[in-house]
Amino acid sequence: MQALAKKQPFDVVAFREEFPCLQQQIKGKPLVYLDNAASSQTPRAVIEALEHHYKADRSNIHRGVHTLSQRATKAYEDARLKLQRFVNAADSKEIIFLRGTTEAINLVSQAYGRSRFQEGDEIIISAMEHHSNIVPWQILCEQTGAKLKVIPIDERGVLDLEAYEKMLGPQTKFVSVVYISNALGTINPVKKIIDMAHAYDVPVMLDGAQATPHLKIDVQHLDCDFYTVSGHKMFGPTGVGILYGKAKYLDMMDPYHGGGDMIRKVSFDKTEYAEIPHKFEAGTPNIAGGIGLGAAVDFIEQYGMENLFAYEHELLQYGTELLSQFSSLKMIGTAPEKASILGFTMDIAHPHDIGTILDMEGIAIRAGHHCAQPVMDFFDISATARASLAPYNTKAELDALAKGLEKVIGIFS
Ligand code: C6P
Repeated sequence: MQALAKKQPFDVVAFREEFPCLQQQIKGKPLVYLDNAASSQTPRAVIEALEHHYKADRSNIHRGVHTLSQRATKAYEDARLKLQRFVNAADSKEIIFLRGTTEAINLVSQAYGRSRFQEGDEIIISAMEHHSNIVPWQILCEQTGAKLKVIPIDERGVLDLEAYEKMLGPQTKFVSVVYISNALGTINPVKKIIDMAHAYDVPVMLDGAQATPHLKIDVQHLDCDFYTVSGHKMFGPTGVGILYGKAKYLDMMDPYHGGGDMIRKVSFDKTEYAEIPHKFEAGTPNIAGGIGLGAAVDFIEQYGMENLFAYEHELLQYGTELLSQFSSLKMIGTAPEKASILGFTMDIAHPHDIGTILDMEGIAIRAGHHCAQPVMDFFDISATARASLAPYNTKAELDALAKGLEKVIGIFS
């Protein structure tokens, strides 16, 4: 693996071989996996880390004096350090393990907002949010009387920052925006968005679900106050991710869940909470998942996020050119700053039919609203077909996608 990392240019064949699930046939054809925005595949190194935990170190953490528990605790806390380094957090206590982006946003909206927001306060999100960065804020608004303000987008899927500037004011209490849109692929100018909010002393949360597997993240440089990671989108296991939060905010926030491991002392009169990050990690966590996510970080770092992104960007350009040759196809999401998402509609076939016909060719894409119904409403459509890329994809696979679309046209015209 070390030898692979030194190879220049990026060796996609060798990289791809690290992913066992990709080495199979679907319906008699080689699998072309283009549903990476939903969940990426898992490399051998991560599978082995999970297997090692279950075979050799399986036990609970933070509780045992015995050897297995100590080994598992060390592996889990080492993984926290890896995640800290990966997003460049100032301190490992700013890394909270949880299920992923959805849980992270629910945690922040409740643990930060519930006791702080009131009628007249405003929370800013954008028109390209995933449901998990809409619904938790709507629940909070119902609970507190605060109002949701939405930054509009244009036909390309670019945020209107002038409108955003006008929304900011003393009534603004929080901003939560997506870094890379899962439906459009837009890479938002988040540094600018954060700086503009900070001019009003407003904290900013970034939904990093789609960004972490594709961009180098530096939370200190971005100066975001909260950042979310979903492990299953960055070659890690399912059911695990992180919330990064600046210590100054995490320290002042209420706990989200009560239970074991998040307390210092419990009596029937009064309970004292543990320090961060444990204050937010009640109960037995996804131990193997956390360790596996740490292995995913090691795996990515061996290749270098910049190398992976550069290759992926080349693929995106190739795929965009290929798809633009279909006159019956309309790209949804054409922002100048884009990552790894090819969303489209075809006037001759519904996205679900496109997805089903492509599956007959062994090609996995996603069809639907991608949990971003307001984006679909904006474009006046109910769904898109979405091919989403990872660095193990190839130009030959995009050619296969184009051939599959020709079949779709053949069937429907
Ligand atoms: N998007 C997709 O196919 P979880 O499920 O908690 O790991 O991530 C939720 C989430 C939040 N924000 C964005 C921008 C996302 O893309 C997702 C997950 C998947 O696009 C599943 S709907």
